[in-house]
Amino acid sequence: MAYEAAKIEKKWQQKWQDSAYFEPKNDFSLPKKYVLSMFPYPSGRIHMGHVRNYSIGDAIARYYRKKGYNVLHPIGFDSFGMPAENAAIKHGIHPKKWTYENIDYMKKELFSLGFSFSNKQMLATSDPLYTKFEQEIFIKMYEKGLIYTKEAEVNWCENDKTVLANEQVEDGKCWRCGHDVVRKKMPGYYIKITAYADELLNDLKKLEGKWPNQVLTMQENWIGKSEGLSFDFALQDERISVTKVNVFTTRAETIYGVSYIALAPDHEIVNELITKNLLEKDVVEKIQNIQNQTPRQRQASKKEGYFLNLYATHPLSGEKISLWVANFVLSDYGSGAVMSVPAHDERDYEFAQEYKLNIKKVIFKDDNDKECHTIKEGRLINSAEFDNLECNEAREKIIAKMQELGIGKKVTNFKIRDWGVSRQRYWGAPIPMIKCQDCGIVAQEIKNLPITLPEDVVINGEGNPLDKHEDWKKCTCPKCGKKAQKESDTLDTFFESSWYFARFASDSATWQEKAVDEKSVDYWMSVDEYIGGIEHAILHLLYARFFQKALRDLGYLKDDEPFSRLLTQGMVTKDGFKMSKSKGNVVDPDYIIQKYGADSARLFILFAAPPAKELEWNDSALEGAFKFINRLYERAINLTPGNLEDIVHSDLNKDEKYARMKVYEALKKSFEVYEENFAFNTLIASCMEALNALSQIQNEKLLKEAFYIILNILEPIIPHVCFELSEHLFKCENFKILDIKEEVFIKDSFTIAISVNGKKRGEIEISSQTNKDEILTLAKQNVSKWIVNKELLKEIYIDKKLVNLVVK
Ligand code: ANZ
Ligand code: ZN
Repeated sequence: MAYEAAKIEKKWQQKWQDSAYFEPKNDFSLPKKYVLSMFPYPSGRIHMGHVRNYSIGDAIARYYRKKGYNVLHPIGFDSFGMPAENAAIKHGIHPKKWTYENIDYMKKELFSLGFSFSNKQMLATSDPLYTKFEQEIFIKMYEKGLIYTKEAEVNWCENDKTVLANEQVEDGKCWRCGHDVVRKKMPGYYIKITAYADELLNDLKKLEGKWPNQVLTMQENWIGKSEGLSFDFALQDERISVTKVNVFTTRAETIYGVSYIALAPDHEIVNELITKNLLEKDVVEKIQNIQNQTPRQRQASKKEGYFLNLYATHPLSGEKISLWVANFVLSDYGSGAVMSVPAHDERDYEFAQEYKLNIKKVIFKDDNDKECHTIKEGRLINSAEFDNLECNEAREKIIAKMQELGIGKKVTNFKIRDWGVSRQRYWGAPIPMIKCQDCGIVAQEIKNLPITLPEDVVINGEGNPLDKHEDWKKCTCPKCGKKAQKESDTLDTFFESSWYFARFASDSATWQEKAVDEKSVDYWMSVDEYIGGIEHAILHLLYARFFQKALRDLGYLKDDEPFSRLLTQGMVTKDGFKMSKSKGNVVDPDYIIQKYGADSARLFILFAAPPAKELEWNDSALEGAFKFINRLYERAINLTPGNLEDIVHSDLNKDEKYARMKVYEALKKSFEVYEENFAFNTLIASCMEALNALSQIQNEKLLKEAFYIILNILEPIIPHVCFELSEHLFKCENFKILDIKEEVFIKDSFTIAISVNGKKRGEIEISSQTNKDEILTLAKQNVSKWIVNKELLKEIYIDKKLVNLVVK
């Protein structure tokens, strides 16, 4: 019988569905595992990155299911977003139709890979039922003060008439139409993620050892907590109304090294100078140019700045300090102004070099510190009464003095910013708010949710179709009952992916009634294994962590963190490049499945590299995976079916013992791989070794045990063929994991090295029954020519390894 992948795979996929094998059980007394791979955007077809992501998650889920755990392994679709709208503009398909057709197609693809996803818990975030509770959460957050409106600067494309995320601005142009992007003040809804900044930072400690260090560091930097000194420089100039410049510094010890003050391009002083026509026309133009750049562009450009013809007074030394506007100063960090110390800060140094500004050294390390602007330790010089103090001590003393004098205070700053969620887009969840002429901004009533999207819209890429839909916008104000207007902005799609894991964890039988079901969420959360791409290291994972905490404080759920463990999978590459449409190096999973079967695709993916590492596509390795499955199949299918029988290990011959040991080595490895390190590649290699060791074995009893174990180990990776073979051999559809038999690892004989006066002179093979005295006698016989006629001073025996004889 030859291995027929297509036939076997279809058969088992149907069987699993019919027996509801993948569905979580409602028995909350069982031990649980919640295994979640990040859900896909329904772009049309699944790609190799998805196959990798889901093969990893599926292997873990299937392992625990087999081990007797109650396993939740859901999937859904992150189905709101721009691509659906772009398809509408390009091909005239309604975003809804486009999205749901893609979902249907991708569901079939996922099904054909044999992934053990729950059907019952499946959802798409564009489903009105999901929107309903998302809007409820929005309103609850709004009422709690966790969401507010403000005017703020955004990236704006005048052609598309929409806000663009920073990632959608390429070289200052709109990623879609190529039109210049401008910075514009716009009203919008903001989520107060900063209210949880401290907790988000502190709780990273709970994730140490469970999340990749790289991700923890990225989150820590993104939150960016800094402690430092905030103080003022006095400014006296009749031409302007501002009388002081506040700065924030983390390096108070460098205060005597200040050479100039650098202001952000939209600092209030700069704005006043511009408004009052106190700057040259070309300087104003250049400043406005900088103002129109995104923060990212500013940081990528060369240091640029202009003298403002103003001076401030140094609070300690009384020196006159010049004021500059500079492109590297962020407007929304600290106070948007920096005391620049070019001697000890790289950026300040570059700027000072460019504009020939004074560089005054105030920290001395040793005579070799030519690269003085990078020094962070040493003793103070040129710093009045603080001379000779160590940096750290000086910083504390200077801060203390500034506080005493009442001209400065210790402050904590965070880099993290509140999250703007308003999008001028059609295909998203409507923000459930209304604008009333009398009452201002009012939340929709919960009983009116969901606020759904109108289907009759014109989508042509010009502005927000919802804003132009006058009928849809009409509503009555819940407060005063007068005519009002619906908010026409929709939510950033990151909003949907920030709580889907809690929705998944709620029994779908409760989905109609509530956002999350406390009882099931209590049991299933947190996610035990979360698997996804490193590209989500910051935003998605941070938003999800914020939501978890906010939902906890709103009484929806209990845990502090959503994902107990995180595995970030590496990229799939081909010919050295990331697989992508634009590179034209995509391998289509459908084609692979048709040619080799899902099991081969899964085996190749998990064998080619450890999950966290990059995976280079390789046709011959795929072929190799296919051949391995064939070998496994041919060997197993030709054994006589029947039950496992006990094996007396000592009755086996040498080759049989060795082969059995290899099988049990693989079994032992399987526990650490599935539960701890996910190094599936090493586990598969172990199984291959075991299969090789079995190749000459004829002992049917042993072979049956060996195949029982190997099929068992490989089932989470290549489930179809393993189920098929175990059904054939053992009439069982569900495996039981066998225990390790330690006797298998006990060796029968050992090789002992014998040395005389520390030099190796011989070796003997002894059986494990031989005692120490016998071993010493055998050893002396073996090296007799080296010890004959000599006085034996000492005999040293190291258990099962070595005999050393000391002679004179
Ligand atoms: C003087 C100084 C001397 C500084 C020195 C650094 C080194 P973190 O650690 O990221 O918080 N800074 C303050 N506000 C800024 C803004 N709006 N835009 C750009 N830079 C700003 O960085 C704090 C340091 O970044 C502050 O300490 C300040 O420069 C600068 F040898 O003050 B420092
Ligand atoms: Zn009203």
